[in-house]
Amino acid sequence: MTSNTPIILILNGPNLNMLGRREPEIYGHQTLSDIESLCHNTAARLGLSIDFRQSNHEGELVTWLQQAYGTVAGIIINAAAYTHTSVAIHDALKLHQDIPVVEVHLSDPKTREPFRHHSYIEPLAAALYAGLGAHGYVKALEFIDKTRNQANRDNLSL
Ligand code: CA2
Repeated sequence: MTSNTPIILILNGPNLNMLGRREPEIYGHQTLSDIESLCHNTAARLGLSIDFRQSNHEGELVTWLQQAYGTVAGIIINAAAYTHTSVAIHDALKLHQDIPVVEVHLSDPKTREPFRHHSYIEPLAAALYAGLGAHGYVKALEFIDKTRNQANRDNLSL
């Protein structure tokens, strides 16, 4: 990796630090640390680097989104329960309209309880991967890579 390797911020919301310990029938057996390793390996294959974080606090997620302004090439976000409640995270994501933002969920919230059907992230996301387990993070990194390559080609042909 060189010092100008594009950084992808991967944010994980509340309770995702408990993955692998409960409800494996919904979220799978992998821990968040397993998912981080999977993301590292995928990013290395694509020539990207990742900044992988988890917080149980809405304000901390908002602060991290603010701090990432102008410094990252893409954002992958599994805001967990804040997906369905957080106008603050929606507003912070608006800072990043010039880079690809991808929403990821391990399960498919739209097939679960009605309170999980609405997402405050979705209107700002260029892509959404849900119900694919940890593989959704791989798809999200591949989507960002494809989008960046396409943008580079478009710039070259101008
Ligand atoms: O499917 C997803 O990735 C979710 O974002 C997970 C959230 C849920 O609120 C969203 O509706 C969908 C919940 C994450 C909680 O994960 C736990 C895992 C094991 C034990 C306890 C919680």
